Amino acid sequence: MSKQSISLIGVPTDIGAGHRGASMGPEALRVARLGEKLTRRGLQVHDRGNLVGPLNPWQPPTDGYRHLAEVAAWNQAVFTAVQTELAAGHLPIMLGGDHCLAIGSIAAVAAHCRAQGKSLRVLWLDAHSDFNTALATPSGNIHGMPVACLCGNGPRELVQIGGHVPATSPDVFRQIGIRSVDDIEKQLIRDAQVQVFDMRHIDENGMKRTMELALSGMDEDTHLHVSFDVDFLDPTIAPGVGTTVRGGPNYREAQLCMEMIADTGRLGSLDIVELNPAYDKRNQTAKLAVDLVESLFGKSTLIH
Ligand code: 6HN
Ligand code: MN
Ligand code: MN
Ligand code: MN
Repeated sequence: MSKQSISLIGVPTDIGAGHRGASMGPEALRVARLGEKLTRRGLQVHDRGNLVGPLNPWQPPTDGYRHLAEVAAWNQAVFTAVQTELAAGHLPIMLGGDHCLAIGSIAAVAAHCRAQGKSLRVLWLDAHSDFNTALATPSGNIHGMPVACLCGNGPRELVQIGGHVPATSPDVFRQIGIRSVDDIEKQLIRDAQVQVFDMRHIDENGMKRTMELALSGMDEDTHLHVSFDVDFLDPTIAPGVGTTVRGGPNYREAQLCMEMIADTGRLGSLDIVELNPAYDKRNQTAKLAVDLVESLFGKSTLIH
């Protein structure tokens, strides 16, 4: 079998966030040697450089959305780049950038699955559900809305990225590590019946059982997309994010989570998002993210 080809796609934007600095994420991941570490795992790695898009105008929200036109422009670029890589048989890794970029990446993955007759599973590793709408959002920040937009609940400019409305449906998502959901957002999550494995679930059942459930029901025709929001991790180990929420998975839980995903052999695309070097110390959060991504690609603590 030929080597698996990985394409790194830098998405240097903080356009959807409430703090500046996630735009420096792609370079921090490169400095933490993401490409070299994956090459050493036997993968063929192409760094495609960074996508370009509008600068952050740092304006307040209008009609419930902050920077809507700019978010749409960035996501159009993400959609096209991911579509190109998947069509070439490559596994795209988004180096974010804030979590709004998942609208473009997952819309492209969903379109690819439709074209190939594959089923889609999205693991959403995050402290947040990112299921807000203009009416539900406390902030107007679009990085709190990508899952809703992908399910057709959002502004036309974002819901239509990729041309197929809705891009996908709530049943493909499994959310893990959730511990901060806004009041109205909670009701929306319940109404849409999104499967959420919140921190209470992980505390009561352990990461092993949680991942067994989140990964169940996949087969050889399943494309697995992982959307890894670095604020998933406990802030004591991962301070370099804008929206820390205490009580997240520790290193060992996060590592097991990644190892169990690797064991499925189904990983087809990945977002690494919300890494914010402006809040980090000596690039430690970027290094941790890279270490966990190595586990996601098969680095194992197993001896046998
Ligand atoms: N993220 N629920 C909050 C909001 O403003 O909508 C926080 C969203 C955080 C989003 O971390 O990707
Ligand atoms: Mn190739
Ligand atoms: Mn988050
Ligand atoms: Mn998120």
